[in-house]
Amino acid sequence: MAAAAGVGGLAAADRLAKRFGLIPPDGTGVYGPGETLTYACQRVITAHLPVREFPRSMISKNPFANEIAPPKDDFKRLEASGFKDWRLVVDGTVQHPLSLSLADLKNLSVHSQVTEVACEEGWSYIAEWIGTPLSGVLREAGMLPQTRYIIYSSIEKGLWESIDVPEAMRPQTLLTMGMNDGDLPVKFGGPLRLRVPRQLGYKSLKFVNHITATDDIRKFGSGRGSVDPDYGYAWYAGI
Ligand SMILES: Nc1nc2c(c(=O)[nH]1)N[C@H]1C(S)=C(S)[C@@H](COP(=O)(O)O)O[C@H]1N2
Ligand SMILES: [Mo]
Repeated sequence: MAAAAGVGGLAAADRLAKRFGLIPPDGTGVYGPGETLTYACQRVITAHLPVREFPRSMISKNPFANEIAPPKDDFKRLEASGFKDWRLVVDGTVQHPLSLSLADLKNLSVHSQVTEVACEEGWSYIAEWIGTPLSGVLREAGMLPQTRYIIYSSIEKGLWESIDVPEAMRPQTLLTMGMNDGDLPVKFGGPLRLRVPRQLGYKSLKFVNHITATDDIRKFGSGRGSVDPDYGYAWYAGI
């Protein structure tokens, strides 16, 4: 892509990116060419690479929770009953929409990984994350072949994110319910957080209760893949 940009200008790169589906949802506007170049390069060059995993001895002693007020009344009620009424809804371009309890999720295959959370503000920590790959849940729902993006939203009103299907299907993209040998604490996003370890912290949304598969990302919000681009952050936050 970079070579194409150098030789034939950004227009040529843009044509190539379109042809191979390498345009991110926020690939328009002033920063669009930059976003496209970043996303396309990462997709082409690093698509097959897993993110680094660390030995357990490197788990951070005092992980920093970027504490945000958890959603108020609805959340408190769910928490009081040990989240037994918490449901993860999976819908959109799937054959069988699902509504899964935490117990349902814990019955799926268990994976654990020791990976880093890196915030765009510059700090990071390493933790063990325990959960089940998002890919398994999407397969169970019978994700349809036209699906291009997976949207995930938080119980907090208006907070949502999305990733492309290749990112969603990576084994390291994990629906996490546990952290460092215990249940995932609320301040780290419990009861359920999607860890997307190949991207910056803001893609690892806390309190996830809804997943929607779609073939048309433009239909959601301002059409740029999440709320991030509305605030000047890149939709694709690959590390
Ligand atoms: N629901 C929700 N998820 C969120 C956020 C948030 O404000 N609300 N902040 C994000 C940002 S910007 C970062 S860097 C990480 C921080 O994760 P930590 O609290 O585990 O350090 O959570 C992300 N997930
Ligand atoms: Mo962040």
